[in-house]
Amino acid sequence: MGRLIVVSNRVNPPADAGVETAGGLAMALAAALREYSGTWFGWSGETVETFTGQISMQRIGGVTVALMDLEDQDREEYYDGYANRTLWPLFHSRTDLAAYERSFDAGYQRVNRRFAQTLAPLIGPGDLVWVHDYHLIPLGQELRALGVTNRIGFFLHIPWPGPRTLTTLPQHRRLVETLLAYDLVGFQSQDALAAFGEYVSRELDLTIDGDEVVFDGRTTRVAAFPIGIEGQAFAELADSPVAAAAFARMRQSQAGRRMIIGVDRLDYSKGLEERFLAYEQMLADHPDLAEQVFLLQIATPSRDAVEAYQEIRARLDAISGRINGAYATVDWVPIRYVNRSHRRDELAGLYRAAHVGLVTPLRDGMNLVAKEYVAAQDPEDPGVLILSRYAGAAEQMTDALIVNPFSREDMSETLARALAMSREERRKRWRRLMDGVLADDVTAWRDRFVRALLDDRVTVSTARGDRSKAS
Ligand code: GDG
Repeated sequence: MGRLIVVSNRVNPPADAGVETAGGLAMALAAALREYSGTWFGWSGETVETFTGQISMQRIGGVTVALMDLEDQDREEYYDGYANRTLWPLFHSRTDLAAYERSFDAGYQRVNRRFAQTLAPLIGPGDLVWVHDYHLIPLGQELRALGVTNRIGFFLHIPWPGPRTLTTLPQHRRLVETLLAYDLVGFQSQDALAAFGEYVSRELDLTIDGDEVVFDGRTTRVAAFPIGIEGQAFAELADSPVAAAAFARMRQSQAGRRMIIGVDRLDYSKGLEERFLAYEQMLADHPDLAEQVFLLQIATPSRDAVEAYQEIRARLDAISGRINGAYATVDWVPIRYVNRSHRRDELAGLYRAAHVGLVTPLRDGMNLVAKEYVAAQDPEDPGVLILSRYAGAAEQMTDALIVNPFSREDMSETLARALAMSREERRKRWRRLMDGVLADDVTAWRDRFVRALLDDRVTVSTARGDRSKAS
């Protein structure tokens, strides 16, 4: 019998499901750990002068967490550097923003080794280790180098780039080879899995046979595991008193106008600039809609230390200001652009008050906002989801209106279509979307991944005391 040890860069289990403001990854992992007894290991977010490898154990929101501090230089080179300025833009196909610096690469290797050295003593016989995301790709290999023979899985939350894009990274081959030290590698979508397959075939001359790839005498299983949300719980959150109050407040301030909502981390991959411009195009193409609709865009600032983020923020301020200046009337503002973050239950009420959910990233591993928007709708009078074809979620959510976020015309026409959609069609589409959100929820995701990682050989204990056995 083993435990589940989850490893990610930051560890932030939400203490309260309603109030927390954490991102999609944190929500999914906390849900996984509450079910399986285990530990969540990662960086505390703090830095110290000299790395000690000391672990601070805490219990937060029903989850045992083990935290270690890093050095300032680690933060600069590994986190702000290789993770946020090299891999994030590269994996979102933004080679124009990707910085390839030797010091970043060195910092990335060093911190992954630090993670491995600190974590290895915590791993007991039969424990399963589940590593998350692009910050920690080499961790599996570092653990193997320290003699860890446990089953280790890796899940990538972001897209996998096409082979030509990936080969712009000087260390592309080494990076991918380290991935093949895992027993299981999971991607968000078939699209990401196919891109990975193309890379290993072209660059490493390897073939994925069924779902297995053999490298250096080791077999790695690779598959798509589309992440979900806590669908039922989120639907209930939309019925909570705080959500109802947010809904009522919004409806009152709408004064009969229909609302389009966008909720994103303020990130260049989310297509916010293109979204504002497409919305402007719609106002130009459909003068009858002026004063009848407005866009509420919630964009919570993130990664402020990185220049590209300061730039996108300044551009969005300018574009929203320009559009509002050009179209606003004394009692109507076309874009309400909000940088403040909101409680989760408040957000659920806002989603419900919106006639259209506009989720148009240029590139996104999955996108949980699309699923949350659907889960929060009133079954009797649901809104319409507009979803980018470049979000991983588009593979599952085919009953959304699928758009090309690079085309202003397509987005403008689709917005007009969504605003005019009959209640009958909205209900039909929503029902099918909601069935998918409920069936492919975060529990299903976690169970599929853990079962694949167990490979039917081990059992892990769960918080309920029963055993999860692979089937
Ligand atoms: C990565 C991948 C993948 C946003 N503003 C507020 C707030 N949020 C929450 C949303 C949602 C989460 O943040 C964002 O999740 P996404 O999936 O949209 O995007 P990333 O943060 O980029 O996540 C992504 C995900 O990992 C999981 O694998 O889907 O593709 O990029 O849950 O609700 N939450 C609150 N207040 C806000 O103001 N409470």
